[in-house]
Amino acid sequence: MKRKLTPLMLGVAALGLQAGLAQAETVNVFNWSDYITDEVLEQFTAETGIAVNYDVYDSNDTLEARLLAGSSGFDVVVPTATFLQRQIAAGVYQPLDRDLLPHLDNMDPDLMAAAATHDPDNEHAVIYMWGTTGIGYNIDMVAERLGEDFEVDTWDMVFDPEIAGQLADCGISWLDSLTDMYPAAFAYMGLDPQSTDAADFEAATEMMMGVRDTVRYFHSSQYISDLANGETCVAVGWSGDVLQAADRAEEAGQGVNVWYAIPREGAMQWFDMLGIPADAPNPENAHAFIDFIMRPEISAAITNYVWYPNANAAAFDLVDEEIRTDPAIYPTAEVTATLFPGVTYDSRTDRMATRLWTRVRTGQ
Ligand code: SPD
Repeated sequence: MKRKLTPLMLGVAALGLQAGLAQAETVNVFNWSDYITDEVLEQFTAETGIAVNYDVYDSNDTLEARLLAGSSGFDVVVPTATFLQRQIAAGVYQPLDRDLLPHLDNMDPDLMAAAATHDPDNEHAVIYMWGTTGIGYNIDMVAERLGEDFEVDTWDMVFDPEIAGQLADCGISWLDSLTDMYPAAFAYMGLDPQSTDAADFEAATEMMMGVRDTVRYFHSSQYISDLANGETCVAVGWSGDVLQAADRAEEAGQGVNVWYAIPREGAMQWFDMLGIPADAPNPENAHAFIDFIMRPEISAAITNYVWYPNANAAAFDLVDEEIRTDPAIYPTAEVTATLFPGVTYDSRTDRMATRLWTRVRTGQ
């Protein structure tokens, strides 16, 4: 399953290092952790002479705090589309210069239209990768506890006290992301996943408090290595991250088998977007970087490494068959019909949800 470095890639990487010694131009990229392959960054530098300063986060809140504080120094950032929407309203982004993005035509019009609900006309951002929020699980540990016939594609795995209670000893983790956890809880409870109703948030908080004792930790990236090592058995997580864990587990050859389930009660489909802050120090380099990502072979190389689908129609045939035919990554039409979009919380909802989520996280 693991993608190996080819001699060509190694050559490109070496070129990148050489170019790195001489270049004066830079682009400062702030992206999610475990979301790119170094070879892509090295190839960009080798071709353009632009050095990439690359830093990572695992939470939209972290990115948003940096952007709203101003003078972040970032040229390219990757907010989820729901966060992008309110950050655009706050004046955080500059409009994209389409003349500097000749590969924009490669993007899938339907997916870009879905993202445009958060950024009309896709004026400020293009899709980097997309995915779903579901459940990563250790196949054998879960089967030992719930039986071979248990169907794991259900939020019962983490929200039903009886079922989660049987899994708690092998380790359950939840995302430390209220914008993922509340919609998941709403879907489990049969409520509108896009609800901003205070009563729904109170009810979901009570439901989560009732099962909180089964949660070993709240974190949005640690679960990749813990699932891969067999140190946890169930994680509310993001599709590609769980599948990276599955890949790492298989590579390690220690008999750990991990997979990903999209809960049948409904799961969020989200889009992570490439945008340029209004005060980016190197906006031309930022455009060059974004355009480079939109090249079909580059989008495909990233997908082949991170196990997230891109939105580049011209890249689809270049994605490994194992990935582009995997319904955990590219859900079937039937499953797609059960997915719901994320919603942008206004400041009132955000304050309320943050207060309630703190109760869930701390157990108080
Ligand atoms: N390791 C990459 C994780 C990307 C997660 N994107 C955020 C989705 C929010 N619903």
